[in-house]
Amino acid sequence: RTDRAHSVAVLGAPFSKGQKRRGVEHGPKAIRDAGLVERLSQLDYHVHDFGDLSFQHLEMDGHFMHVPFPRTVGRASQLVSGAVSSAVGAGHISLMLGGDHSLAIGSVEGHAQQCPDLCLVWVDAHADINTPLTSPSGNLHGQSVAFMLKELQEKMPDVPGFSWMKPFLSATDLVYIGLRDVDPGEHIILKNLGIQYFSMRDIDRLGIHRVMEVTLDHLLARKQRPIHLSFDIDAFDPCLAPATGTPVNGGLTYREGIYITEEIHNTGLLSAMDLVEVNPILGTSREAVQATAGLAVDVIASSLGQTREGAHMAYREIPTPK
Ligand code: NNH
Ligand code: MN
Ligand code: MN
Ligand code: MN
Repeated sequence: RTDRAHSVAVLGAPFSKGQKRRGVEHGPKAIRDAGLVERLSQLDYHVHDFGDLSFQHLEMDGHFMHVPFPRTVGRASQLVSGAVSSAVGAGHISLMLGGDHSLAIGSVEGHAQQCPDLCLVWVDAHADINTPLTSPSGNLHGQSVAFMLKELQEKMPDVPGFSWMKPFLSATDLVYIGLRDVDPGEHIILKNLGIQYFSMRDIDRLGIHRVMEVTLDHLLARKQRPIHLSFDIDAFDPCLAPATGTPVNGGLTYREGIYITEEIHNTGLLSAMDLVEVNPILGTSREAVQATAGLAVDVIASSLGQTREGAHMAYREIPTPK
């Protein structure tokens, strides 16, 4: 690892209008309360906590087709984009705490302004690649990737609130891990654009070690480039991450999730990360909420270099008896 950023910018994004359930706007507080900043300082990172972004509530924001809050989500994405772009431009690794996954539109876009050759690892039970015309729910958190992809441009209508951006990512620059609830339109898009993905079934067949080998080879073999990790906590099995809006059975184990993030860290190329969809009011108990938020902190710490085999220390730092 050469001289990549050794500071992290924490950006709280208390935003929930990309979906219909209340509570996910309290995600940043829950993750901070679970000890995020303390854990990151243990990893010899300079932590710059920029606090929470303040999102405006737009009064006049009627549906676009069956998509609710398009202008509110578009404006929020624009705000996140600016914040992430500034953080990365200032030399930090950007860490965006959601909030719902529609926030990734702005986060990846802002990262791409600074690093146009970035690649994207999307860890999620869902593909979030619906267009407004394929989406069964209308919710924008299930459509984030569709706004990014150049190849989907002709299938995307002009959604009010999003005229500030244009698609910037190629289908080959993206890999999914953890999929197990993909809508029919999304499946066709994945297949047609030839997007590399690893469903839970693929993880069962190949093992997480091989999945990460192929993922990193697919993204980095031709050239080393910055990685954006967009981590939806619902990628984990609901027994580990119950406090989230759309849990799906049969998710990642703790060890699979941590292995993914260890491998990302070991590339030395992580440049921005999102941790989204922690919803503290959906936990059935205080323990369920704490487990989910604590897991989020573990995933972030592991992405930033916490290892299971112990911290690196120089041998000469071991005390010698007098
Ligand atoms: N695919 C569904 C939709 O478009 C669910 C998306 N929900 C998520 N995505 N939590 O990660 O609405
Ligand atoms: Mn998601
Ligand atoms: Mn999801
Ligand atoms: Mn390290």
